[in-house]
Amino acid sequence: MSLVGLSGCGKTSIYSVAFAEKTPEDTKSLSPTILYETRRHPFLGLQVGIFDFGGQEQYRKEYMEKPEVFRGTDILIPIVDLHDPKNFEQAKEYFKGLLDIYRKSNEKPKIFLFLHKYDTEDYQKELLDTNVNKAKEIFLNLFKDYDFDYRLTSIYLQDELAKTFRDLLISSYADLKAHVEKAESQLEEIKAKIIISDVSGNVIVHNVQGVSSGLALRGDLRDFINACNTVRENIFMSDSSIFQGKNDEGKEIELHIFKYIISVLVMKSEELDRDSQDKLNTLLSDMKLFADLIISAHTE
Ligand SMILES: Nc1nc2c(ncn2[C@@H]2O[C@H](COP(=O)(O)OP(=O)(O)OP(=O)(O)O)[C@@H](O)[C@H]2O)c(=O)[nH]1
Ligand SMILES: [Mg+2]
Repeated sequence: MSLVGLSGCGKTSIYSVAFAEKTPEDTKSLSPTILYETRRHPFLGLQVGIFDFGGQEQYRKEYMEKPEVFRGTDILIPIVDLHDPKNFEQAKEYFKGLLDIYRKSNEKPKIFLFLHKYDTEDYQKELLDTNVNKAKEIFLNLFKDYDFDYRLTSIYLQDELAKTFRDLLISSYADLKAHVEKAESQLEEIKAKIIISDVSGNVIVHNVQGVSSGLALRGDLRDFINACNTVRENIFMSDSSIFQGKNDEGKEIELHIFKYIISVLVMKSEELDRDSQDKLNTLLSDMKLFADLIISAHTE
């Protein structure tokens, strides 16, 4: 996955907030990226490579001379700074240059444009809407020959940003999206706190506020999943298992691990009513299926 755009458009900030547990405030002290940085992020059992291409002019020039650096991109994320309309044309030229590179190497990455800084942090609301319209005119046509989509994004909408990446990463698996959407609606109807994540602690769906920072699940819960997953692997030696804990006040926590990939954490403060319990059971069997689908997609 390659993040590209002019210097200061927010690439490193987006990475930091969505994947590296940073707050939006933390990004204010970031320095421009030197050349490019590569990171790996486990997601649903795969290693996702994230390339953050520093956007200062000297580096952009260098990339154009050594276009191999872009080779093998599955998902290209061009980022446009909505607070900087005077540089829209320059960003467009950069993106055009990149499209040329992919054309020459016969590659067709999926393209997902971020019209970014869609917020009024240090910016006027009236200008923002004008800029969105202008950016749409300039950029939406550019990628028409590609598998293309776009979003309005902001690091100040951290949950939305994490969901954008979740959807983007899940979209590489046919059939998974429907399961995620189904889980999202099922969660609303169950009277328990539920977090569905992968075993590395990337939150897929949840109905509890404040348990994640970007894609990353809160550290203590992530440690719990991690410990249980080790027990599953080394002691149970099975690909799925259930863990339970409770105190004498009726608080209860239940962790289901499916196929060493998906974890469903259920937290209750009292016995569930019949209806919620039925729905939870449905959710659990759907997540078992979800995990099976991921495994078979990996095998393919
Ligand atoms: N208002 C607002 N500011 C943002 C957003 N995303 C990033 N920024 C700010 O934009 C500035 C530049 O962000 P960086 O992430 O360093 O930009 P970059 O694209 O990595 O720049 P280079 O590394 O030089 O290519 C920082 O001060 C961020 O706080 C956003 O969504 N909204
Ligand atoms: Mg950067």
